[in-house]
Amino acid sequence: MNDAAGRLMKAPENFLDAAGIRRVFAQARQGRRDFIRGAFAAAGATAAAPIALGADGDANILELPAHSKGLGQGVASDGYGKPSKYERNVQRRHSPGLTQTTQSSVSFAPLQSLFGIVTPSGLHFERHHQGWWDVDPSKHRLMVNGSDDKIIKKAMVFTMDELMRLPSVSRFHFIECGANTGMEWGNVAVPTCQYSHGMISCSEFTGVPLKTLLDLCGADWKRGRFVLAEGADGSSMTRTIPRSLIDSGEVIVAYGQNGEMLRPENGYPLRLVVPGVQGVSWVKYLRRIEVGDKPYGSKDEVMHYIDLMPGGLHRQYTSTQECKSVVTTPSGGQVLLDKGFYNISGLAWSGRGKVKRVDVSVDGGRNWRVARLEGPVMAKCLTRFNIDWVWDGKPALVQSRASDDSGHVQPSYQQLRAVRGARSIYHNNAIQTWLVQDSGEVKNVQLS
Ligand SMILES: Nc1nc2c(c(=O)[nH]1)N[C@H]1C(S)=C(S)[C@@H](COP(=O)(O)O)O[C@H]1N2
Ligand SMILES: [Mo]
Repeated sequence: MNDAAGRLMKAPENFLDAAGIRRVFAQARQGRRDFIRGAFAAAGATAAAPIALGADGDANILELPAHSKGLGQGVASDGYGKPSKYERNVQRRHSPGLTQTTQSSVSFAPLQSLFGIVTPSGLHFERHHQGWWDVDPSKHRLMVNGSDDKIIKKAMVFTMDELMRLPSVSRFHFIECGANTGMEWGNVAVPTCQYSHGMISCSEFTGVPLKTLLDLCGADWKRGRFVLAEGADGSSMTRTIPRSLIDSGEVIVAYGQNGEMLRPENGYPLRLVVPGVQGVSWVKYLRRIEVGDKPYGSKDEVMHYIDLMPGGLHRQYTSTQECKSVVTTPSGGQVLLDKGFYNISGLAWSGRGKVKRVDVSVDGGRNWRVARLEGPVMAKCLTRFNIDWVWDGKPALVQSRASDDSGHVQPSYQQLRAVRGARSIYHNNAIQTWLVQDSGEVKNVQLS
């Protein structure tokens, strides 16, 4: 709760214990029980009533189904497991009409259906500028060269086999397209969190630190302050990466994603992982690294991925994904079936480090409670938060506000627009609001 000055106060009602949860459920079910009791009385059932009531009279628990009596299926024959057929609705989705062709489009991850922090590889969002390829790893090469003969000692060309013999690291990081939530700058534009926030995913990535490769080639650390990364697809994706990011060993030349090789859509067999930085710098189908002494000013950094500011100026090279969060349940398009107990759940992240705290409001930001962060909380990685909520059946405005360990706090739309205007595309990290209507239907809204 906030005190009058808006400071957070200790909220003892923050967590319900088991008894509290039972009490809330019992209250919510009371109406249904009364109905069932009435039905049994009408049927003249007396002795059986207490047992049937204990199970709510549910045939699904009272009768043995076929799968409890018969023989199940043999071991999988197709060798690679798939989700249950009952989960068919959990899919990444694109937005027809958003771009002219599917090759230069986006498919959004179904955040509302995911648990924890890892995005299953088959549901990882996709963003292609010129279509994806299934590149033959035996023919794929990575070249490391310098912008002149002196800036590195020895240009090298690596095969995949050679790269995979080098010392590797595995790390959990999120990747977020700079344009995530970009359609919402001026007004509400999309119905669900899949479309408003689904250009983010989180995986365990495995590969070789880029620093290791640059050291192998004898890069001149004094002059070579920038690196150009280039992809092997038709979009000629090229981005400048400052050496300051590479020095820490964070930037990885990755081949692994969630325990297996990268998926073709995500850059198989090799992509750059640039933790905390917008997705466009995570060059897929990585084929070349050039060490240089100044930023490259490539088309993907001077024409695209610039931030239009109020007054007509624009910002360039704003690549850090700032502190942000979103409630994924309840979220737009979902329906709460009854009042009573709910677990509000969501995701928080920051390109600057670790999520330190997430506050949740159910009254449009008047009062805030501190959510539970699920561990481990890792730097430049998604963090799952949860908080108890008892919905009283009245309209509610559900919000989350993240802060990170660098001191940044997620802004409201008012605060963000005051600085950035409303005509930008990139780096919208404003607080999201979901309106739970009295019907239980959840809608995307913006508070003015
Ligand atoms: N070679 C190449 N790399 C690329 C792109 C691309 O089209 N081609 N798209 C970039 C953009 S804009 C984003 S947001 C991320 C998306 O990565 P994903 O498709 O694995 O989600 O890849 C980046 N790297
Ligand atoms: Mo992107």
